[in-house]
Amino acid sequence: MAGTPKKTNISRRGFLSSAVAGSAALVAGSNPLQAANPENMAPNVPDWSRYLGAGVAEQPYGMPSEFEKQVIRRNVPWLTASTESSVSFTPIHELDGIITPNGVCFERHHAGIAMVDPADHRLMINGLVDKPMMFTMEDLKRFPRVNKIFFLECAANSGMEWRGAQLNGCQFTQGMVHCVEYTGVPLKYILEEAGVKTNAKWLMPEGADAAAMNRSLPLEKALDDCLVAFKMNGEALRPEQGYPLRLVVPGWEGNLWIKWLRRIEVGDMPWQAREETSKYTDLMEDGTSRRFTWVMDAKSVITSPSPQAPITHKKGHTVISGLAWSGRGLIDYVDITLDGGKNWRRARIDGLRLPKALHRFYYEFDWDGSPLLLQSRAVDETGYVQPTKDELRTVRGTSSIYHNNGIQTWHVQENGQVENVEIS
Ligand SMILES: Nc1nc2c(c(=O)[nH]1)N[C@H]1C(S)=C(S)[C@@H](COP(=O)(O)O)O[C@H]1N2
Ligand SMILES: [Mo]
Repeated sequence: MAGTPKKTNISRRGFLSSAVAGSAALVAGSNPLQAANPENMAPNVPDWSRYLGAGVAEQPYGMPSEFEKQVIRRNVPWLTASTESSVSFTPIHELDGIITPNGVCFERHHAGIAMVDPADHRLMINGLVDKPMMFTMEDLKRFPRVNKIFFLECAANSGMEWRGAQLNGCQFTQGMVHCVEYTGVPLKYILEEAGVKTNAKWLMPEGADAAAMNRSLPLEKALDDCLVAFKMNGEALRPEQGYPLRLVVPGWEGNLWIKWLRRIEVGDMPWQAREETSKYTDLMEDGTSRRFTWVMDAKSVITSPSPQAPITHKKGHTVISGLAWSGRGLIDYVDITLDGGKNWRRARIDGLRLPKALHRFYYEFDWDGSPLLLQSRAVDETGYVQPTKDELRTVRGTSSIYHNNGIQTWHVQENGQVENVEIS
């Protein structure tokens, strides 16, 4: 694949891209090269140096600078019928490093955000256990706790792109992912306390939202690295992320990470097996489906430049930045191409490198101002290589929604504007 010269056709599904024009308009304001106000430039004294600023505690809970208003979650209204069963997207094109700030973590709810009073919240463990148990939040905080950084990706991330390039911005095409530091109790400790019976094989964690969302989780995974978490990035979970308690299922698809966690039933078979069809199965080209596709395969995306983060200079020093992650552990390396896959160069992974967490990569180059076809390709520590979208379609067809980890292409134009395209 690498180094094979090929004719490049660029394609883009125009008909739906106009449907997001509304959100794109919102985004357009996000990268203005604002004309500088001469009054604020040397040798003048700028506005902000002439007066005393706000005192301490004027904002008891701090907020970002007013000049960062564009760094927000966004949704695509036509995607879902209601906002309670919907999704918002992380503004990954505006972030750096690997940690997602709490206020901009994407949200996915099936019945809106439950507002849970922690004093009244309980975690119940029942089913195939020696002693069914009921824990208060205070009880849970008496177990030894750990701190771990993990990404969470919805299985439907990039799901709109199966049939072709559609949404114009990585916030929309790859933004159903976030990565925070969780503080919580290894689920193993809690299960040990209740005493799991020897015939137990599956757990059914359940949420306290109106959807009472539940999932089947193999006991083996629960005992391996799952957490029952109450903090994210040092502070209490946000209501939209499951306050006061959520399940953390490292490297596995987001729908298993039950929020507002209120109960874990221990059983000997998967609960979804009792239903005729399961949600979160992947429909294949031949009509068969893949079930229990829990692990999130290696994926990467260039977050800047990207459609919402165009290049604002004419040429010269240019920084490409992006994210890579794998549900199987570490990212080994990321390659990037400027010419649609003819030549690949090694990107530089910078900052923390942790298994099942986002990795931040950079590639610095001198842009000559000519159009680019940017792609990134991640390889994880198991040797798994992120596939092209066409490679994925050959195996999985186009009827899927879930698990689209194909290589993203950005077409950078001479004016620095960037478009979501596909090449073949
Ligand atoms: N109780 C409950 N837990 C839930 C959901 C839900 O609707 N209810 N949505 C799931 C899905 S599909 C995903 S992708 C993740 C999203 O987590 P986030 O909102 O923190 O991004 O939560 C999961 N846990
Ligand atoms: Mo999800």
